[in-house]
Amino acid sequence: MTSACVQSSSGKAEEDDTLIGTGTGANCTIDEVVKIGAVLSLDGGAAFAGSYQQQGLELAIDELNQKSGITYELILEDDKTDLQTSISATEKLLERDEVHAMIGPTLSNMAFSTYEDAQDAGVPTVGISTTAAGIPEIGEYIFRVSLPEEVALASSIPAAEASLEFETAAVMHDNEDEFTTSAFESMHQELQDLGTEIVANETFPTSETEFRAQLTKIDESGADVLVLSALPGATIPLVKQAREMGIDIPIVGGNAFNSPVMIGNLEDASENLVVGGAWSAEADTEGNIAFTESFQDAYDRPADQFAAQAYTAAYTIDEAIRASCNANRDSIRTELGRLSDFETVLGPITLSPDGEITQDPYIQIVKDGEFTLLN
Ligand code: PYR
Repeated sequence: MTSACVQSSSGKAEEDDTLIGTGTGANCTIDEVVKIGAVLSLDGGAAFAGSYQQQGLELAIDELNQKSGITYELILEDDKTDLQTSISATEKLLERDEVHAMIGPTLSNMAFSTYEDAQDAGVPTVGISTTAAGIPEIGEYIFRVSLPEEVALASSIPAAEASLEFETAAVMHDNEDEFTTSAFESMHQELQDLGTEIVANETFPTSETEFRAQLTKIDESGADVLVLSALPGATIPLVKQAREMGIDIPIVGGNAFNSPVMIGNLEDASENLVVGGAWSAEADTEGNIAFTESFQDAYDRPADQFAAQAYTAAYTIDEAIRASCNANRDSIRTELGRLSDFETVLGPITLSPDGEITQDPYIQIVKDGEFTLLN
């Protein structure tokens, strides 16, 4: 087999004829194996998400390899939810494996560093759960099929307000993590725009497990609703402690709440969680029904949003390659930026040439232990 990528002195790959196929779309055939690198958090704090992402991605790659014409090799690295490990894992995929496209990482915290390397190397990269503000702006090779948290919240907070008619809110956030801080700023802005009075404002560090001091203040504030920006590691003890203390007001969160794992862990405490997210198991499109069934069959557990977004990223890269039947990095980048109303398990998505996704969010509330669509 010939070398898939030829590095120029600038570090960027030069065009390789073996990556240009014949035919287009469903009839595209490329001789060379197309290498997709993925850095996911499979151990550590974000493994709850990374394990779903791995499964969603592997399911998609298996399905794509059963279609004729293009063979994909998935090269997966575990960043163990650690920034330095994420940086070296990304370097391995870029320099050792010379991948044609990248997917991941799990956390925005890592992406703010690793996307700089992917951008410098000229490797098209698709984020799957990197929801913080400023991600696509890192460069022209950086895309995401990950609904920005500010867009999810811009829908979920007004939808929650319309449905629950709250007038006062308590806000609480993890002020160490980039994603939860960026989300908190969006939440605060949305509440102000709605004219909601913020009667308590509490913070905590990422690794915190004891929230009773802050929750006591929130209880005393008499807020109608708690708006929370936290990673799942903190959300689970926080919500459990709130419910144990008798705080039974609705708790509104963003993307990170959108997981059956969350409901499973919280059990009865999950009642009245309101979630704005990129995917819903309830969306009854043909593709989503097939995906949820295949996922359940393959892994013996229900799919979640993380799995759905990883699955979508692989299909998105495949669509971009098939568009001009060319797996060279610049061609993938150009075609990713042209995807418009592409049907996915997230619903129709559009990627702009500058890397941002447009899609409709799903707003859900937990009732009787199940996510129910509010919109
Ligand atoms: C983020 O880090 O952006 C997530 O949504 C988990």
